[in-house]
Amino acid sequence: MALASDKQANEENELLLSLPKERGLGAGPYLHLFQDFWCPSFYFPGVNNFQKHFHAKDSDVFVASFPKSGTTWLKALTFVIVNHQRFSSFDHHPLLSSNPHELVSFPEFILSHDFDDQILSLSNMTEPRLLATHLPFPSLPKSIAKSNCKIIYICRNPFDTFVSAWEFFTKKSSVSSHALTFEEAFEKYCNGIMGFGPWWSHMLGYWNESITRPNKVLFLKYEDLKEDAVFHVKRMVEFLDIPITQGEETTAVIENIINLCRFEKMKDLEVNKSGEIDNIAEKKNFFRKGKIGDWINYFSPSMIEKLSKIIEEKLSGSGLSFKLHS
Ligand code: PAP
Repeated sequence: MALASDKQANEENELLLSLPKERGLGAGPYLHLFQDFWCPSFYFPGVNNFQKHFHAKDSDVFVASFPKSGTTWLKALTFVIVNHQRFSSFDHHPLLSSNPHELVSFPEFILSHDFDDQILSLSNMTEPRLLATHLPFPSLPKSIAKSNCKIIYICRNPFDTFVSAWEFFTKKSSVSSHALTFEEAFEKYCNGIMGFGPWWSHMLGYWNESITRPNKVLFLKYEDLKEDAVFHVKRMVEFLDIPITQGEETTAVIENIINLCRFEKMKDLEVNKSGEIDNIAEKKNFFRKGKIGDWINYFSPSMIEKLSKIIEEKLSGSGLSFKLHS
């Protein structure tokens, strides 16, 4: 087994060395152009193991996102919904004592280390398994597309996503390409170079899939969730087909779920104020401002013009558009 994994590690290293690489916002020193997306060095072994060894089950639920689009929030909401039978008391809910990233793992991350243990713990997870991914749709393990498992995708307007990523990835040098200035990181982002990017192909991959297979992919936007959480959380519940009422009004239960996952509430929890997630990011950095439109405090007029044009160009004809202000 050790020899086989040494061989695989060598092959991965050789492959990594052969790929185009760039600095950009993402975990690890470089981003590598792999299968048409910019894979952070940090995730490369895990992405390979995920693609090669993960077997989806029909009951699996995936939370998918481009980084900094609302992953933490969606993990929390989905965790509460999926586990509603197991944890029906919101006064003693696991979300009050664990960060959403501790409750919902990214296989592409955990499979990058302790492979044998992690693949075993994934296959032994209680069903339905709730997992998350930042991988673009075409790079997901084939069994995810083929099985009846469900995917809830969240995206966010590209202006706020960039600012959120900038603030996050430049906070801790071990996860960032700290050598970049704001302007340099922005140029890269405009060229699609950020971990798991280009952001436009990431969004469009899931968007198109949600149109052709609406029972497979539910497509959400951060801004919509902020504006009318009840409506969109109801959509999530219906999509997952999970009974969440036990004699109570559906809307009342949904309001309680939303309240438990509210930005201010989560940011204020002791568990989210200190400590790190897997040694790469401080928990508190997952809860910064949680607003729509903070980008206005960062962008110059020429940057606004440039990114607006790119959004127009890349998304035109797709039917996908964003709200930029609250
Ligand atoms: P990830 O992809 O690395 O997990 P992700 O959770 O997608 O990160 O992005 C973090 C953003 O979501 C932060 O946005 P900001 O930088 O503009 O503030 C964070 O504040 C926001 N966020 C985290 N939790 C919530 C929540 N419960 N409600 C709304 N926004 C949230």
